[in-house]
Amino acid sequence: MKRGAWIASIAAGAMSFAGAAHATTPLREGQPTPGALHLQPAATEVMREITAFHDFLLWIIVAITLFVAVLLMWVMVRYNRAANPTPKKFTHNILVEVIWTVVPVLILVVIAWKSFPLIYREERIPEQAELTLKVTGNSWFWNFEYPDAGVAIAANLLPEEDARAQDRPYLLATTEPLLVPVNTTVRVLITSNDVIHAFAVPAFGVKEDAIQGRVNETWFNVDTPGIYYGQCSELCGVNHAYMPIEIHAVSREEFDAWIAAQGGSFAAAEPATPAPAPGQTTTPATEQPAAAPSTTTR
Ligand SMILES: [Cu+2]
Repeated sequence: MKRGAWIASIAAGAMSFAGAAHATTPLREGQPTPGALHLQPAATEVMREITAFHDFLLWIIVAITLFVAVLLMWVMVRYNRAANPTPKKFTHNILVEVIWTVVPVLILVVIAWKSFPLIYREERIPEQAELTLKVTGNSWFWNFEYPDAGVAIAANLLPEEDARAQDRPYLLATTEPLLVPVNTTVRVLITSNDVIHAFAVPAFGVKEDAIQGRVNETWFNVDTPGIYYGQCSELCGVNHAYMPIEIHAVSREEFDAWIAAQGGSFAAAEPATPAPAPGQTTTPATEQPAAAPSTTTR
């Protein structure tokens, strides 16, 4: 009775704590929390699928572990020297051997059936990617660049005293948070200036190596506004633990305002491409009518 009440109060406390945490900091979803189990809440469809696949595998792993544990216990109890003093001498059983070959193969086929389409979806950049983000790893900070807007920032670790003062998570917060618009497919190009780093944001389901002299590609489409944290995920040197990634997923308006505040503009880039285009079209257009009448008159 007493213990039941105690467990109930802990459960209620935990639930109210979780509720309070969500109520006060609705945006801070993309970071590890003390004592938490499972994966971080997903902010992209791909991460949702990864989470579902993880849970599916968990059932298979639990079932196999229980099955093997029960088998072992059965053998230990039923066939020990006391319970079974004169063991049988046969060594082969065709039916059992076929089963223990075919069943694991079927399990692997089912896992492949579920995982291969997911791998393809993660790796394949959607055709309708609207934005290109270039990520460059450095020892030990990140460069982020929107080449189409002419915006480039360098994100360093936010010093501990600043993080405490601003109530931001030390070792995850950066001096220059990167903004991305929600519901936008972002193509990410990843490279490195020195050693191998890895760009990883758990809530996006993104983890890609940053390799010097190479450009790796990945993508994400964040559907939930929020602040998402990641870290370099390749042992890259002495300050490996001090190059976090902080991404704010915001509305398109907020994102455009931020781009403008950084001195960049997609509008400038967009007319810049059409601007030569009308120029180009007018030149042939003026030439063509001139040429066309001349050919017709000749
Ligand atoms: Cu690194």
